[in-house]
Amino acid sequence: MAIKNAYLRELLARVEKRNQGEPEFIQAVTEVLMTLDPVVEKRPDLVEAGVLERIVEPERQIMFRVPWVDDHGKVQVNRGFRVQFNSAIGPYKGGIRLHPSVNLSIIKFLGFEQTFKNSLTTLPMGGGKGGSDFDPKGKSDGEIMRFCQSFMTELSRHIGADCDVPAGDIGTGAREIGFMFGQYKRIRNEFTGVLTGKGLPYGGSLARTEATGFGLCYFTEEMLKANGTSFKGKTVVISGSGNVAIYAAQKATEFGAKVVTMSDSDGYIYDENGIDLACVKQLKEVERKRIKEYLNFHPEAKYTAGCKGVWTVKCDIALPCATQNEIDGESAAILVKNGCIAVSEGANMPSTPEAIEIYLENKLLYGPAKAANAGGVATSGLEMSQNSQRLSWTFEEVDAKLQGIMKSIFKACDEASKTYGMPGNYMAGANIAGFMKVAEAMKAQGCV
Ligand code: NDP
Ligand code: 2IT
Repeated sequence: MAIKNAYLRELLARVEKRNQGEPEFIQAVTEVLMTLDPVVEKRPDLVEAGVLERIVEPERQIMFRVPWVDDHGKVQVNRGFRVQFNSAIGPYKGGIRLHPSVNLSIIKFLGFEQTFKNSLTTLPMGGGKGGSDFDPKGKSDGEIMRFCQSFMTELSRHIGADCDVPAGDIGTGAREIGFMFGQYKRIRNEFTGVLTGKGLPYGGSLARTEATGFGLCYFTEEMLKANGTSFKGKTVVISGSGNVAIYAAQKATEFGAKVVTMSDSDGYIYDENGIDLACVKQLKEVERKRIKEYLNFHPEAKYTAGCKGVWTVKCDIALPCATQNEIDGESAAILVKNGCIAVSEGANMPSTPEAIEIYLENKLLYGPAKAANAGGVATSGLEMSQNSQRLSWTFEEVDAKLQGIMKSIFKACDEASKTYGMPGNYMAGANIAGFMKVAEAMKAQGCV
């Protein structure tokens, strides 16, 4: 897809110039702008109000030093980020990524995506993202705690339950959220829902742990059903073996599919009998080990070094659940050649532009990240509601609301794709539906 509208082309050129050296951010903006041609034609008032110029520029970007002392008594210094991208429809909301690759470009792309994703959830949440180039791998619990406390010491000045509510992402799970919450409470002397993904004893929501992976499968099942099929009897390839991957594998299996792969940044396992999830949960959630160790319990499974090879495994449905740009054009072509009918994204921006082009050309069912993985942040929104009411809902109540939200997201994508003349292109549908609500709110609030 190419941008036809001259105004959008010129805007993208300005974004490229202003954000040089930030390829992931430019990629995310390009993917949205290239689907907005029909919107700009239908709604010149939004262009007139300068909504597009404003929506591609974060409201605020915070970068800070994170000093901490390691187990050897040595001072370590990381860089912390929080990008408060857009607050038109609610407080900034989005996760915190802890990974050595983190930089401003990655946090900005994630914050930009989050703005549209949160809009699609139907809940009142703006877009934000944070993180650090800290590498949690191989660190002791004490080191993780000292890092999280230092990170929160600075971040606490910038966030709040009605201002900006961070949560988990790569490298940030319940343990890290717990340390960050404790530090925020100590500094601010207040117990509020300032973070989501909290532990159950101190304000966390049931089903938040499962929500992104479950939500991905709820969305994907809707997409499959709308096109006359379902998960039942299908072979599924999943990348990653973290929070999103594990619960996507669980729900896909419950829906009658067979999940045959999981991966980490070292390599992937292939188990033709279907992955033994209890084993993966023990290895990854409890023992924090590498996926390769699966073979100690299932010697009949295969391990291959290098994670890209996972896309060469024959499947009907691919669920990328690791990281950005993990499926390139070459891998997408192999998926198509092997008869894959659907790619649905648990990770954020896991497909390169070349890969997306191949899905669309070959009429694959394509569930774009900002719609397909919105179940995590949607359930974070439900955690915020429970915290504000000072009560908690049952697992079944939260799960039922999550299912309803994922169905409504699919419907919104499907309808927008039809209304704007690109039926079946759920990427365009997600971008347009997510954009419209934020754009209307920005126009109504004037030039801010
Ligand atoms: P986790 O940290 O729990 O797991 C991440 C998984 O992906 C691990 O298996 C990890 O392997 C692998 N991975 C991470 N980075 C890379 C890399 N650069 N190359 C290869 N493999 C990699 O994170 P989550 O499961 O929470 O997040 C996974 C994806 O889902 C991310 O894109 C995240 O932004 C997205 N997401 C997460 C949500 C959530 O609620 N947690 C909500 C919506 C989207 P290793 O252990 O070797 O690093
Ligand atoms: O990318 C995402 O949507 C997340 N990491 C979850 C964010 C959240 O606030 O729950």
